[in-house]
Amino acid sequence: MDTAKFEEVFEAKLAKNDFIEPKDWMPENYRKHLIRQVSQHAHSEIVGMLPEGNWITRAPSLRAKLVLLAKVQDEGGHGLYLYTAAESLGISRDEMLNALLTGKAKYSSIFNYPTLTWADIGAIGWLVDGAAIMNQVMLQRSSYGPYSRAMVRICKEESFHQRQGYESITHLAFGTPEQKAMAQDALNRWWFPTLMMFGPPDRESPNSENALKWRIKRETNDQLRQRFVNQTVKQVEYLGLTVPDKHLKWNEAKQGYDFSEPDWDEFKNVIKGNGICNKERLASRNKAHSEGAWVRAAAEAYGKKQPEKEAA
Ligand code: BYC
Repeated sequence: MDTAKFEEVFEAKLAKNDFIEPKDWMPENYRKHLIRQVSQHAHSEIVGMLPEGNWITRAPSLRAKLVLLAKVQDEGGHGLYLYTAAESLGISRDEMLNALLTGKAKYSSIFNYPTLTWADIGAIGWLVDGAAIMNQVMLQRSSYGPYSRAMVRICKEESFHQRQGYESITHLAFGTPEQKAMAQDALNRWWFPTLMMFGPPDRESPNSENALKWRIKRETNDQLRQRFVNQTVKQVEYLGLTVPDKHLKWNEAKQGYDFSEPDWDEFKNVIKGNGICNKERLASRNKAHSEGAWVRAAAEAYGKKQPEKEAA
């Protein structure tokens, strides 16, 4: 078949909502777009383990410690599914990790903010995982089969993460005045960075057009951000807390809230590598990677021995 015919088959699959699978023909730009998004997503999962992992030893009860430990392990698993999905597009894990460790690759801006108190761990589960689910539910129906299937499992686990965060923040919000103040302080610091997770406004999102055309994304950054605000404001009200946005107002006509935009200059600065924690996060990842070298070497040596064992 010539390229035009391959393109026709590809377009027909998209039109029928069929998945594109690793061995199918796909336009080179589609492949590159997915490698970019899926690898960034994988990096976000494993960098996301750092701010939370930092609190495992300081969790206020054995139960809280167990739950947080399980959540952080899940994030490592999400990274694994996503790196594997990206590998099926023809990039090696070494290339992806090298891009992360040298600072060439992006990962979610949210993980460049510090976790100052235990309430921040509740806020991450509640807001950050809540925003992640809002985005990832649509990615379960992404056109690339391995990405879509990875997202189905990830979403199930993210729902548990969101519940653990909401439970933790509820405990604080209905606790002593000092605990409630901690919950409010965490909300104040995480609200706008969470809104940035959905990406730049549609008017400044260069990748959205292709992502929508190829059904990699099904909704735009602004649509998802709006839905997140609509859903979360009700939770904030239930908790007796206040959204740190004096322009937040219900808009009857659009059946949604009007709200202030995040500071997009701050966002650009963070994704350029100049956020509060960018350097610390990369240093931690590099340290973990070099300290894990012996594990990779052992696994590789074991893998090489397998054929001999089978022959014997
Ligand atoms: N942070 O054209 P746009 C988690 C970049 S992990 C950093 O709108 P797109 C969790 C963007 O990459 C959640 N960079 O892009 C883990 C692009 O730059 P390049 C992570 C961002 O791809 C552990 C440029 O800005 N979720 O939940 O159409 C513990 C222009 O943007 C960000 C995912 O990764 C950002 N926030 O839309 C707890 C979901 N936003 O690549 C929780 C999968 C934008 O052209 N990814 N940029 O150099 C996506 O859905 C999309 O990639 C995005 C951006 C919505 C993030």
